[in-house]
Amino acid sequence: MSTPLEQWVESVARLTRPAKITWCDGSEDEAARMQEQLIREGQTVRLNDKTYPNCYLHRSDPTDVARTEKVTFICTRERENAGPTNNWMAPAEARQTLSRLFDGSMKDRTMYVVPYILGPAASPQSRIGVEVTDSAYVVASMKIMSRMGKVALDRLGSSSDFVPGMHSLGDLNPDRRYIAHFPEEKLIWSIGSGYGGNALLGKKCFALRIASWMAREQGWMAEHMLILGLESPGGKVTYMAAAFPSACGKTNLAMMVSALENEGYRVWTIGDDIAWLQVGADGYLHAINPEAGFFGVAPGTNEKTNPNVMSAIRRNSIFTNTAMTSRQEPWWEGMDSIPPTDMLDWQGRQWDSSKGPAAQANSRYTVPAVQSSSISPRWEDPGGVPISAFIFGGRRARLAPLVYEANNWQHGVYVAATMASETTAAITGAVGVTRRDPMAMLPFCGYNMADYFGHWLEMGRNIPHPPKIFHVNWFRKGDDGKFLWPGYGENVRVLKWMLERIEGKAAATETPIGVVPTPDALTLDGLDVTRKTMLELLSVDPAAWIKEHEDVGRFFQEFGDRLPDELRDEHRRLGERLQSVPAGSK
Ligand code: GTP
Ligand code: SPV
Ligand code: MN
Repeated sequence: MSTPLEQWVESVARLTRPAKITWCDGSEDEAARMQEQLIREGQTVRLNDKTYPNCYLHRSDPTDVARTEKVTFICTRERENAGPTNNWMAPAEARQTLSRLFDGSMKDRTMYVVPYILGPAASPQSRIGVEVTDSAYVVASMKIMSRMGKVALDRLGSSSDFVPGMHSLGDLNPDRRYIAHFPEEKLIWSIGSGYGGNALLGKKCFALRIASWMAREQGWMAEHMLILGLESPGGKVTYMAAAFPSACGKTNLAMMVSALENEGYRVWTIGDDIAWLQVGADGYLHAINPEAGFFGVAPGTNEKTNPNVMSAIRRNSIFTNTAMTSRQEPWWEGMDSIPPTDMLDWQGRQWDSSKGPAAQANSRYTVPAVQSSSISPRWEDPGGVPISAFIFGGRRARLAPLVYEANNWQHGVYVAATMASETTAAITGAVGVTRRDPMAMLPFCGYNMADYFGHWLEMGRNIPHPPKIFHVNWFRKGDDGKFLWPGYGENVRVLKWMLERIEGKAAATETPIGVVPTPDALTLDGLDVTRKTMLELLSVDPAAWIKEHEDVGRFFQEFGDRLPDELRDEHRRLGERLQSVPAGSK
């Protein structure tokens, strides 16, 4: 008798008709074979074996360099259950449309069966997925990003408790590209893209879109959050999780080298992109990182901004769409100030600065988590780490102060639900357009966002010791268009203030939007920021916030009656607080 997994794999093979089926075991040999295969296919090169041992550069199709939200679908039976912020397709229609594309799509190709565990192998919070794919790049990447192969098959046994994901490169034509999720059946179908979150189905597709649906059914949370531990003098570690939209600083915050290390403040990494959270027996919300690697944005990463990443990626790493120097080393904008001469750009052509950047703006590195010297000793703790703070944030050139604290859980849910950010190169489309991105989950929530807000409010009622909720903005700009805050390792100063708030110590001022530090409450020793700049960074302009408040009102209307009353109340109260600011200070 065949197992549920074998039956599903057979059904995929009948549809896609591969020349060969390979079950992946997750071994090093297998990963090496995948790279050899990719090198033969012509889009991958081996990097300098001395300076970057076991590292590869992969060049994806030039039309396939980022997630494509326009062709990402939530296929629920009822349109309403996908909600106004998701693209929806009826399940039957999605199956029909995509089946036509999958029909024979693996002809003459190898089909790889990739079983994986999301979360530490020993954790009860972990879940199993199986991705079937015809891309060796996906196999090599999943080997780094998840606990892949034998370990997952052993845990699964003959059980049917896995999330199946069918992936094929198809013909890579953007017009025939679909990333479809069937949350009611816990199923993923993706065709026509080989890139990151479109193709590594364990990442955004399962660990967020499908998992967010499962989490609501089962009383936990699947969030687009990094997880870090802030060590303070004396060695105590306080855990925090932060949600920022794509390419807004999660990996960098999670892996930072603290500017206050000499004073005893140090940051430990548990995860850099996704957190699964559950209430523990101690009444705290506990977080695990479902992933095992980092798929990080390359441009802007250098020895100063992120030395932990720079040393981690010197071995066993995959680079995607970066440039390559004549020494066969990866290169990207922001790595050093003067670009090397004689370089190949991300498409493998001789680089010429007049033709634009050498590395693609969303070029990435893929590196095993354990290779970071900042990795926390508790990063694979089966019980997760207890979270004391949630941090939300985005890119806002104006308006949002460097940091503020929500008054309580319900107000914090409002702050998170109304956050906004300027779009980045991590998604196909215009860059720099401000959009609402609730909890940084706009592209990743697998169901109606209004119900998701309801789930957050419900969780708040069930957590005896809920995390404090903060909002940050590292990206505020002055009139000269330059960032006001130095960011990166200096962000620890803001984390330190949060820690002191958690401990009931730090000074703060109440404003209509929440609680803001007094300028003296932040440790600024050794920092080259004037007091005037600090005041600007912490300022709250009521007139601008009144406009923001109106815009949120319009955003909330999209959800109709389904929007929880608590958020409507918070919205009304914010409006009242903004209107009651004394005229002189407006
Ligand atoms: P995804 O992997 O797409 O989810 O992105 P992410 O949220 O992990 O963002 P990441 O840390 O990779 O940073 C994205 C870009 O923002 C990079 O170019 C960074 O150099 C830049 N960045 C990160 N942190 C800061 C900061 O504190 N200040 C400034 N100015 N830029 C930052
Ligand atoms: C993001 O876009 O949020 C990423 C990259 O982390 S991807 O895996 O492509 O989603
Ligand atoms: Mn990241």
